[in-house]
Amino acid sequence: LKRRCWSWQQYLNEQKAEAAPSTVFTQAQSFPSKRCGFKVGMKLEGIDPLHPSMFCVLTVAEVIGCRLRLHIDGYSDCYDFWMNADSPDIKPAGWCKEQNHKLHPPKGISETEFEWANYLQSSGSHAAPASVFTCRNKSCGFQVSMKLEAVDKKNPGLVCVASVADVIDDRFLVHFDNWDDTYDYWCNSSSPYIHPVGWCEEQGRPLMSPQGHPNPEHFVWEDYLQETGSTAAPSSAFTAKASHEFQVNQRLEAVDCRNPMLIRVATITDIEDYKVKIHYDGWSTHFDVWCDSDLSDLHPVGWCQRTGHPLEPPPGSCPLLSPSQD
Ligand code: MLY
Repeated sequence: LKRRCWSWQQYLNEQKAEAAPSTVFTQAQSFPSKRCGFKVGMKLEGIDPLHPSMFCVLTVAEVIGCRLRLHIDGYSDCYDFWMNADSPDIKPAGWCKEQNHKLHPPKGISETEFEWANYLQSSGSHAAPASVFTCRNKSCGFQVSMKLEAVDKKNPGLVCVASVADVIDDRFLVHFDNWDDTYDYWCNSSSPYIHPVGWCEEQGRPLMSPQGHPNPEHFVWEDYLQETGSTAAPSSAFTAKASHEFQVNQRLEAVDCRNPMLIRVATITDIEDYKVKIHYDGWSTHFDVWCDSDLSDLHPVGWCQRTGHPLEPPPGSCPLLSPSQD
């Protein structure tokens, strides 16, 4: 029984194109190791993508394959976001308390007032069981308040004075000194965007001082570390990362960054050491987008089928038929 007239195999043949081999994808991009156990309505804790320093109370609003639409309790649906069910950014109810992390309660409930058991009872809901989360217990050499030099990913030309603001498992939160948390990002020790104290000087590159620094043109690490009573992250904590192995013209499945509910047939059209340019097949190159090669929204060919997610074929190719039309 042929349910769909669009198939990867046929498409790759027609296009004389190759799929990016599954070996070039990171673990987070590859086929998940278990079925998605999350159900609509389950509650959990997780990182607010717009404020990476904040853990919030979340509800599963929609499940497609092994992707979740998460709602931030008490806030408008417009802040809902999509994420893989095995993401390290989500944790079971009670995790923050156990790990001494601040949990931002749903809007309207004060921090001192919020208590999971009461909240679940009064909202008539259930917490997602710990067994549906994918846990990692790796550790890293970075500790809270250590200083480093980091690329501001929103202004990629800038390498700036930064601090480790939080550490969870093998990842840590990079914060730019005296800036708000909207520039923050989570990374691990092999991130190409972080460098030890002194790196800019060694490279002969400008280092952006903390906002409001009294003498921004003459920033001296030694003085700053002393003033702030902090230490530099040891250079041994930085682990170099090999650049990716994607090649131009390889096909893959990519979340549409403008409508993250959708996963599209896509092509790598350009590469840099740690970045790939994604073209959505059949769409104008105007929509092409550069992203980190390890972005968890890039997947090998076959990922959608394997995880039970619809795949958007290139527009103009014959549409998916619903089973009833077979
Ligand atoms: N021109 C921008 C630069 C902001 C840079 C912030 N980084 C260092 C965290 C602005 O002033 O908004």
